[in-house]
Order: sequence, then C-alpha cells, then structure tokens
Amino acid sequence: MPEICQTGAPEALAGSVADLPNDFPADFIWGLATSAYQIEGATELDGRGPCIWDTFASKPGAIADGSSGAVACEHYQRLDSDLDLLQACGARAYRFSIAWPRVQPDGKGAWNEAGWAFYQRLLDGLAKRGIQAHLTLYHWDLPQALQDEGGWAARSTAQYFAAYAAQAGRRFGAQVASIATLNEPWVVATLGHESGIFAPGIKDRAIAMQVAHNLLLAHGLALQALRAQGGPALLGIVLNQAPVQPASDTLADRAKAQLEDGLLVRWYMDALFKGAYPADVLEHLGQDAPHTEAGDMALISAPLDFLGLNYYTRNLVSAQQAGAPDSSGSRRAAQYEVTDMGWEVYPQGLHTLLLRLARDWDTPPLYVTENGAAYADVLQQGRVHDVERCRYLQMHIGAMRQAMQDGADVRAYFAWSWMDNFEWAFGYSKRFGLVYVDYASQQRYLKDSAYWYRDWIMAQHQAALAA
Ligand code: GCO
Repeated sequence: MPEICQTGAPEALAGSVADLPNDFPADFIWGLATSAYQIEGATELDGRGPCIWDTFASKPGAIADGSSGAVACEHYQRLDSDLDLLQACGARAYRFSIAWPRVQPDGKGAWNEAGWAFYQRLLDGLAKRGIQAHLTLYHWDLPQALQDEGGWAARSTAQYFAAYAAQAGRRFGAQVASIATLNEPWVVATLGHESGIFAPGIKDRAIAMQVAHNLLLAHGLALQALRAQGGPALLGIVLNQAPVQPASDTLADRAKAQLEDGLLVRWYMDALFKGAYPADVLEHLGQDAPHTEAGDMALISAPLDFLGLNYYTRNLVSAQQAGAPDSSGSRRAAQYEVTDMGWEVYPQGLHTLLLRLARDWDTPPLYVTENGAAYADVLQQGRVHDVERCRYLQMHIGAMRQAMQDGADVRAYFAWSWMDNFEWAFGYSKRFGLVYVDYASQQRYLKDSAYWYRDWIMAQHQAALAA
C-alpha cells in the first residue's frame, strides 16, 4: 500500500483527503485523460499527415524548449505496454483523442487505414482490460492541408470535420462510451488566432471570432451526422470553463470580468444551450463579430448527452492587465498559491462553476473531462513524491462532490493527465502527469498521485459494491 498523500490544505482551500466523501454514485466514472498530439509521437509513421502543431512547433521561439510532438511519449510505438500501465493506474475510463491527420492525412479525401488500425488496437486493448473508452475527435491537431485552405477560418473545414466525425462514428461508435466533438474551442479560436501563442499562430481578433463560430458549426454538423447513425455512444463537447472574477471591486474590474465571462463562458454556453451569442459580447466585438448563416445556431444548439468541462483555475481579471489571454484563459492576478504554470490553486472555483452552469443553462449531465496540475516533479529512486498534485486532486474531487450535493449533475471525473506529455507552447517543461515520463529513456514511473488515485478509484468501487 503506497503512502496516502496527506493534504494539510490551507484554510482557504476547502477539503482534504480525510474528509473526502466516499459516497459517490456507484456508476460514477473515474478516468484519466490524454490527447493524441501530446503523447503519440510518430508524426511521420504509417502515413500520418502533418498537422498545424508540427508546423507551428518548427517556428523558432514558438515552443519554450524548442521541442515538438514528433517523439513525445512514443505512445504510438508503446501502445501495448502503455495499456498495461493504464490498468496499473486503476483507470476505469480513459479519455483520448484521435489525431485527424493520422486517419485522414489531408483532412479530406482518402482514409489512412494504418491510422485507423492504431485506434482499433487501442480500443481492443481498452476493452480487454475493462476500461471504458471516451473519445474526443478534435484536440487541436488540424491537418496542415486544411490549414493551407484557410483552416478553421474557412467554413468548408466544418464540413470536412463532419465527414471525418461520421467516419469515426461508423467505425468506433459502438465501441466507445462517449464521443466529444471538440476539445476547448475557446483555446483553438483565441489562443490559436487572437493571441497567436498556439497553432496556427494567427493574431487577428476578427479571424478568431470567425473560427469560434466555425468550430461550433463543425460541432453542430458532426453531431447531426453522429445522431443520424443512432449509435449507443453519448455525444457531447468539451469546453474549458472557469468562474471569471474581478480582481477588485472597482467598476472597471467588474466590467472587464463581465466581458471576459462573455467571451469564455457565455459565448459557448449561450450558443450551445440557447442558440444565440450573448448580445453584450456581439456589441463589444462590433465589426469583429463572426459571419453566421441561417440555420447555423439551430445546428449548434442541438441537444447534447453530456457537457465536458475542463477546469484548472479561476480567471481573476483586472482592467489594468492588458494583452492577450494566456493558456488558461485569464489575464491574471493571483491571490493563492500557484502551480508550476503560475495558475492559482482554487478548488472552490470548480464548485462555483458547476453550480453556475446548472443554474444558468439547461445543461445535460456534466463530465469533468480534465482537472489537474503541473508541478516541477523530481524522480528519486524510481519515486516521485508529488504531494502538491495529490492535494490538488483531492481538493478538486472534494469541491466537485460538494457541487453534486448542492445540485449539480456530475457523472464523470478525468484527471489530466495520465502521463507527462507535450504541454503545447511549454513543450516538455511542464509536467501534468500522474505518471512521470523520463523522456531520455521513455521509462514511465507512477508518481505518488497515481498510487493515490488508483487506491481512491478502488475504494470508490468497493464502496459501491458494498452499498
Ligand atoms: C486542455 C488541454 C490540455 C492541456 C492541459 C493543461 O484541453 O486544456 O486539453 O491539452 O495539456 O489543459 O494545460
């Protein structure tokens, strides 16, 4: 039995392992999450086409450590042993993404059977180990060939995405528990096309907002195609969301927070669940508001089976902080301890967020599809004593449970991330994994958080059986 991480949480951060409730619903889904570009590597193997992150990473200065996803965790080559590792981590569910350019190198036209075969092996391996599969269709790796035709700024990309989604549904729809169309459209639109710190590195707000709309349209078209197939998989989308709070009580900070909330939360929630963009944000955007066509909003707001939420920190905004949002979405100040990303540890934000979504929109069941923290882990004699990550996970699980007791319908929790991986513009310099990856040897080591989470999942399972 590994040592349980004790928390010693500061007063402000509610929850510790001692008072983590053991009373989750028996069918609550506990999982681990990754994405294709961040772990697979093998970007040139077996017919995979190039994606926008390959291109972006090759630009000097784009990635902090000059790296790319070319090698990453070599998960593509290590699939079988990695699946054993996933099982050793106690996962009952696994959230992963398909690399679109692996299965359709140009994003349209011919399918790459070797690419599909990799994901079939992954699904077979999960099934054999009794691990539920939760598939994300798009986690940021757009085929470069489509970028060359305008990328997400072009409406045609939404149609190509729907065709790819339909094909994935036909092949895998009966083998997965859920399908999420997109991961974090806000990040793709805003960080990829307004601040330009993520691929494809464009800096133009009007383009960013058109991309935000075209992504939602792509979601709507994909959903329509998948629904028409009538498969058993639950269908949804994954958003990065957070409570957006003013750093002070001044009018300026409050106005700024209201606008940021509009851009990050209400833009996506209103579109998906009310079929309209928020009026105050449209007014603020003026000329930069996206072009939409008749019927778009009806497609976008078609009913979902679940809503996935990625939560890391709150957004604390101040009118004085100008500039583009950073990778968690905030132009931030911090009042509490921060992780290695500089992100505040703020578990009560998850409670606030879950309840607010349930209150302000008619949402389907909620899945926490990502939650976790980067810390500067140290490997010593095969162990990583990541006390802070343990505490982070425990506090957020506690906050989620509290939200459930207070009325939020949450059905799943996926820790981000199963293993250390390519953290986008930060390269390999930030470690989010519950499993440590020694990139030089590609050896994997369970961190203390992985042992804790494994035991936690097992305890939930036993409690459910005993009930
Ligand atoms: C996300 C990203 C992940 C990041 C994680 C930490 O969906 O935000 O999906 O890819 O690695 O969020 O920044």
